[in-house]
Amino acid sequence: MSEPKSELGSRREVFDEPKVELHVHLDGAVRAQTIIDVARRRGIRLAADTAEELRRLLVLREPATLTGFLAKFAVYMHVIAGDRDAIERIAYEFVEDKAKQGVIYAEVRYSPHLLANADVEPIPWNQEEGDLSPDEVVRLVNRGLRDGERAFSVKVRSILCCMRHMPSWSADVVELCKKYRHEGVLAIDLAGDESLDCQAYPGHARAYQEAARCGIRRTVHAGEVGPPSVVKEAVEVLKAERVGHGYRTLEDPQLYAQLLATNMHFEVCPISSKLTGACDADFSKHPVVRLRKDKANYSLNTDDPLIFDSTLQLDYSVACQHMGFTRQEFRRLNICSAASSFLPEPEKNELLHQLYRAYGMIQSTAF
Ligand code: FR5
Ligand code: ZN
Repeated sequence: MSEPKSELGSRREVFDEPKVELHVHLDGAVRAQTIIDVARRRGIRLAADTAEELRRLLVLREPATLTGFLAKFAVYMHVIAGDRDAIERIAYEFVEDKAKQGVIYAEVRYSPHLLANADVEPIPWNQEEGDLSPDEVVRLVNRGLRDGERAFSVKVRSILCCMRHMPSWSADVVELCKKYRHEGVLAIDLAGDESLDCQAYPGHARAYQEAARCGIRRTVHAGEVGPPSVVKEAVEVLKAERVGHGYRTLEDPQLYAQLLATNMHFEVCPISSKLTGACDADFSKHPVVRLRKDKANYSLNTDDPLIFDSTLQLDYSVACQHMGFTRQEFRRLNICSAASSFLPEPEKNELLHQLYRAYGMIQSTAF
């Protein structure tokens, strides 16, 4: 029996124009069917036989705890981690899924260490040590994304994540960013539990300093569930150029004023922020309503569409139907997103012009 379509999902698209997405996790954007296929090929037993059954196990429907969230990852990460074909395939399919959602440019992020099973201490997801290193994970993802770009005409670049609880990985992460900067890797991110601050873990600050020195672009998950001090640290210590989520910045008016004045980009993920409990379940009270009012620089993103059973259109529907977003605001925020992308200047300008043309804001195609 197929799952009932969500009420919003069955409606017509609220914004059927080209979109830019800047905050989505590759490991949270896997197709359920792919997990089923790979488990079958590898002879790994899952508690589900079909994609529909698996989705019932994987999807978060109510605001959850971090433990509940991580339990979802534990259902399938051991299936794809360490498997070369699976990793290349999820990257390729990610591009196809984004094409279907009207995305013309995406920046996708992941932790190379969490998808590897060699040269990683400790081995994630409790599996046996294998021979797939974080370095090879990055090459496989790059290849899947590149082939997907050619097949589906979407531009996709990547961001490599450090994990707050694993400061010893961060030096590797920045080196991988440097090594693969000409193969689509644009930036470094810091993800995970915000209660672990960077003062206690100098590995992150050193990696971000090296990133800044080498021109590797920087974003940091901060102020999602953590207090404004985490955002402050991201900006002042890690020299973040964008903030992942950043909702709790609003609790510190002085910090918020400073970030508005410096045109800081906030990567907002509406559906995610409800299901993580980061924001009130009543979307009309969402911090992005304030960001809109203040003409702040922000994007709308899915974060983990597999776990949140969402698509980018669904996040736009929520913004339209529960927060009163208009076509004009959707266009404005997508232009802000393109302008805040980590693309090199000429490619960024090309992307901006693609949006201007699609939105009827310039007539000429003689760019
Ligand atoms: C992170 N990943 C994928 N999605 C996320 C994400 O945070 N949305 C991957 C990297 O691409 C890493 C997955 N992961 C592994 C260990 C680990 C972790 C530890 C913490 C976190 C992710 N994330 C957080 O702590 C973010 C804060 C539901 C979701 C929640 C939640 C509560 C309920 N996310 C957070 N909290 C507190
Ligand atoms: Zn995220």
